[in-house]
Amino acid sequence: MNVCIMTAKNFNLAQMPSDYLYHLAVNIADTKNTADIRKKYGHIKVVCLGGKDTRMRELAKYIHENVYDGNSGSDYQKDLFEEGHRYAGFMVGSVLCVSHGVGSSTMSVVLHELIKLVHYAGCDDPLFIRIGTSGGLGVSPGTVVVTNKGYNGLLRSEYEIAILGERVVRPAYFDDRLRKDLLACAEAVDGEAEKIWKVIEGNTMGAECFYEGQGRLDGASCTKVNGERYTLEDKLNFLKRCHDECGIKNIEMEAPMFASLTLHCGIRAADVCVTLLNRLEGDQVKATKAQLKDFEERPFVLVARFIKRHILSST
Ligand code: R2B
Ligand code: URA
Repeated sequence: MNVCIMTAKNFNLAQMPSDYLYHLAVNIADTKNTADIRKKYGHIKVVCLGGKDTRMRELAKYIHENVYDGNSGSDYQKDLFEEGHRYAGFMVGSVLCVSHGVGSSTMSVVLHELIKLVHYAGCDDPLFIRIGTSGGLGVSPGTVVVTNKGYNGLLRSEYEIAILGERVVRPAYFDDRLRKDLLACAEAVDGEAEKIWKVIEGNTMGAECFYEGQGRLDGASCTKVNGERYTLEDKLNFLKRCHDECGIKNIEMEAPMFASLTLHCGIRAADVCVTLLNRLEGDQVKATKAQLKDFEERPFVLVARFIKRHILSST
C-alpha cells in the first residue's frame, strides 16, 4: 500500500496493510489496488463539497458544461460512492464533487476519508472547497460569502472536539491565497457573463444546531441557559454581537470543523456559501423553488470560474 500520507497527521496509516474507507466503500488494499486508486483518483485537483447529493450532481453537470465546454470526457453523473449509501461523489475532469450531509460530525466523517483518499491516490496539492447555503447577517439574500475565519457558537474562531476524554481546540481559518483568488473571480473577464449579485469576504459562524444554536425562535425549543424562553430582542442582540464583534456575515453548520481539519492536515481549503435569507429579518427560509435554484447556483459560477482560470490554465 502507498504510504505517502505524512501530511494526513497519522503515522499509523503507514503501518496498516489495508485501509477500508467505509463510508465511501473504497478499499485501499494492496500494491495492485493502489495503482487502480491512483488511476481513478490521482488526477484530482479540486474536491468540491456540498450538503446535498442532488446539488453535487448538478454541480458536476455545471462544471462539465461551463468549465470543460461539454468535453470533460467523464461519466460525471455516476455516483462513485453509491455502495457506501451515505455520501455521493461525482467526478468531472479533475474535479470531484462530494455531498457531506448536514453538520460538522456528518461532514467530518467524509472529510477524513476524502483526505486519506487524495493522499493514497498521490494527488498533487488538491484544494478542498465547500459550496454551501447559509443564513446572512445584514446582507441581502443571494449574497455569496467567501469565508475568512470560522467561528463556533461561543463566538470563538476555533473548533473544539473531545479526543480521548480531553478538550482539543484547533484554529479555524481558511487559506488566504485561495480565498483571495476566489474573491477575484467575482469580476468577469474575457466575455464571461457579468454577474449581478454580490460576492463578499466575511467570517462565518458554523453552529452545532440549525435552530437554537443559530438563535432561531422557531425550533422545537427556544430556551436559554437559565431555562427561560429567549426573546426576539435576545436573538437580535446575539446576532448583532456576531456581526459587530466578530465580523460574521453568515451562519451555517460546518465552517470551523472544515477549516480546522483541513488546516491541521495541510490541505488548502475555502468555504463559499450563498445566503438564503437575512437572519436579522427572520428565521424561516421562504425562498421559492426558483429563487433557491438561482441562489444555489451562484457559488457554482464563482467556483467554476476559479477552476477554469486557476486550475485548468496551469495544466
Ligand atoms: C447549511 O445548510 C444546512 C442546514 O440547512 C447545513 O448543512 C448548512 O451548513
Ligand atoms: N443553513 C443554515 O445553517 N442556516 C440558515 O439560516 C440557512 C441555511
